[in-house]
Amino acid sequence: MKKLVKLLIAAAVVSSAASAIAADYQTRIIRFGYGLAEDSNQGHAAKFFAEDLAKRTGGKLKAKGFASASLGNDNQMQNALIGGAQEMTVVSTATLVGIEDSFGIYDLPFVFRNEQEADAILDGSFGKKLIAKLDAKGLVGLVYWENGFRNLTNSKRPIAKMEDMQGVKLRVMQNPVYIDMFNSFGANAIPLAFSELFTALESRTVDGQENPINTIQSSKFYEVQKYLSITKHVYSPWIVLASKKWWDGLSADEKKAIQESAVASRDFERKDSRDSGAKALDVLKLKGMQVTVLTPKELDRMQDAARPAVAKFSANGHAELVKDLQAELAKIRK
Ligand code: TK8
Repeated sequence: MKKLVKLLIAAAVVSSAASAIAADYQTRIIRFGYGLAEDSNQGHAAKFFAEDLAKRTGGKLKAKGFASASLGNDNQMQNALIGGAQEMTVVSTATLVGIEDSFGIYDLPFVFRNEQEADAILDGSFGKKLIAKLDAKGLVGLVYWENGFRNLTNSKRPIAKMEDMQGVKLRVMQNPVYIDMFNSFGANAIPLAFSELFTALESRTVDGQENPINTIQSSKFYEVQKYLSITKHVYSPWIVLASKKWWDGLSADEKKAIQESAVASRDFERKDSRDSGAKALDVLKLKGMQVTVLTPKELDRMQDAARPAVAKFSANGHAELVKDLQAELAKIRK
């Protein structure tokens, strides 16, 4: 009996090894561009993706990371993918709105209460339906990574309430929901590519910006920003994209391997982001940032002030989508 089991196991090992060899992989270089530094949660996860994919494909599919927007900023990379000039990227869903405006749904303020709600919506049918819309635009959406809850920094003054934002020149992502939202808070919202942000802060072209604390740390914004306000106004996803032009030329085995590595990279990235996020605030304080935590009451006031921005998004053909999201959230919260 024991012998038979051993034989069966041996046969199974041989056949799975044979199917790995038989898998249809070609040697390919995948240019994977991203906006943050190599030593950031984006960089760590891009490296993980490349290693995981190499393992799965016996080194045939080689993803090569390009950090710090060296292949272009988020908008430029999206367009390069559509044109077929670049294979893969990870970008903020917020900059996708120029291509598919439904993605603005993720930019509405105070939607998710915690990361678990975000995971459930993004990985569930709601998030998948949005991803499916990209196909017709020349993009293949693979998975969502966590960028995270966004917080405010600036070089002018501590911001403890909305009124403190008056006259603050605040860089926002190139996205109408953000522009409307921050103008409604009283700030002077200035859309700008992330790749130009550090210099703009340093030269005081803008006074402030908003991003998750991981990014504030990995992008060294503490060198040019004194004040940090914990607002968590939006939970911001990143999305891993492939060029559809390129994707359509891949074998089924190659697509499968990339999809599996993308899912593995998502799980790695979310854990890495959450682990480092738990430490980042202390690091930022050590670097000299002055931290203000907004009270729930002030956050409620901000949410109220942003209602017209939400209503405008709804009225621009997205009423159904907003309702869908609310219904999905209600299900999760039950
Ligand atoms: C990096 C950006 C960044 C985003 C932003 O390329 O633009 O503020 O939060 O992470 O995608």
